[in-house]
Amino acid sequence: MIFDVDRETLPREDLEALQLTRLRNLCERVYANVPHYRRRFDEAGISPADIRKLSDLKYLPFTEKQDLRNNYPYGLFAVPKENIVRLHASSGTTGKATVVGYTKRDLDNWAEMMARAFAAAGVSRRDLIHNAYGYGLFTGGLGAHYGAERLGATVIPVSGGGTKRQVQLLRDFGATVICCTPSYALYLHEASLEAGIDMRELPLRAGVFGAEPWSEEMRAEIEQKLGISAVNIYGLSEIMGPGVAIECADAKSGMHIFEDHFLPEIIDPVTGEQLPYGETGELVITTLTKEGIPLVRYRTRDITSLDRTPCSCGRTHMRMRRITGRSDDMLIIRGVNVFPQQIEAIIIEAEGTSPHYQIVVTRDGNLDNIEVQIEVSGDFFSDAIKNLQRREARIQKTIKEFLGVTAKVRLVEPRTIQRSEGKAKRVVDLREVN
Ligand code: ADP
Ligand code: K
Ligand code: ZN
Repeated sequence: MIFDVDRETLPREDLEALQLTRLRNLCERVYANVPHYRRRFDEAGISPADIRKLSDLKYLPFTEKQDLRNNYPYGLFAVPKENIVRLHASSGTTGKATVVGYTKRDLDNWAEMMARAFAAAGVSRRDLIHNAYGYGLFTGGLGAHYGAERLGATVIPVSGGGTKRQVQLLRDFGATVICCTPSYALYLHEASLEAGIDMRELPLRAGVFGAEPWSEEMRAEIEQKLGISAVNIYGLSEIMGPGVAIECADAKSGMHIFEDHFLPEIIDPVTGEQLPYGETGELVITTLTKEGIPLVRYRTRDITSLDRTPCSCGRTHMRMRRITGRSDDMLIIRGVNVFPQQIEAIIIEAEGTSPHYQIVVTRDGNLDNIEVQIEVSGDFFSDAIKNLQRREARIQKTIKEFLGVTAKVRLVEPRTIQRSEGKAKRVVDLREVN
């Protein structure tokens, strides 16, 4: 089912005309209301009136995550504070997080796009949706929630955690659709086996999975083990949250980007040059309708390619392929974004540790695990074991509190972590994804 047939099947010509009108309006709004953009446009010698065709997009300045951090918390907001009705923030509150604000219309559009996304995944108002994305500052939970309600489905706001109970709820309530990270879906499957429940015998029939990279092999595994149809959903809080793009259940081949609201491009992450459709590079998105925090050419750091070929489902919006990596060092641990620098900041604050550390990421079954190995500083090494253990526990707790991930912290002897002659190798990622 196509939720908004008019918009989702707009002929390319009409879609581009709409995009151009919205792009010009966006440029005027950010130039008039956001000092950061006025400065950037002036530096680039470009004024909103210079944007006459869609291909002029390439003259506009990029926006980077660092720009959001530099303007923390509200510096990039484009409307008076009283028009903002909700805030969300990216995971990670040490250093500077990124904060995003939504007007009433932004929330309305978001619900609309998540409703479109559910419909594309084959979900209808007759479905019961078990929403295991985290509720809170993270955009996943509430984003999916309001989309499900907009569609008219029944939403069960389970949020994350409490896996045993989730399995029981899945059985007792008889949800037909589940949303969560793909790794959590497999974790739920393991837990269900332990509870003597075969998920394939439950009414569950579809899953909407995202927030972290996954592969075709993992899709096959989930579909087989849970007895469902699984689709990929993409989003990021800076641009909106979940529902920026989704696979249609018809083709399951690339995620349609809701192009009437988001203008995508692919660039070479090193030179910043635009690449032709089909080539792999960094995804850049311009928000065409967002009011609270509109972004011009936001560099997502996600590596993918764009596919403009027609899709069997009838939607005209172009598709992005699976994300194959990131052009920065951000780790995604069970859906939560973590930058090594955030862990470093905690280590530096902690007593008795040296700044020599390494983060080891592994995949145990289907779950990501991180271990942070930190060298004890020389004068603390003679400490009693129980003191060391206490220090480990304290750092572990701080990481959980500030970054929202459970990491195993291990203090190691001085001078045991390999020194590097160039850039220190802080992250050892032993997971195999894609
Ligand atoms: P989200 O709620 O989508 O996780 P965040 O802002 O916390 O939002 O994280 C956004 C990042 O998560 C993206 O830039 C991307 O790296 C990753 N991500 C989101 N969805 C997917 C997906 N379907 N496949 C791969 N990575 C994804
Ligand atoms: K994420
Ligand atoms: Zn399609």
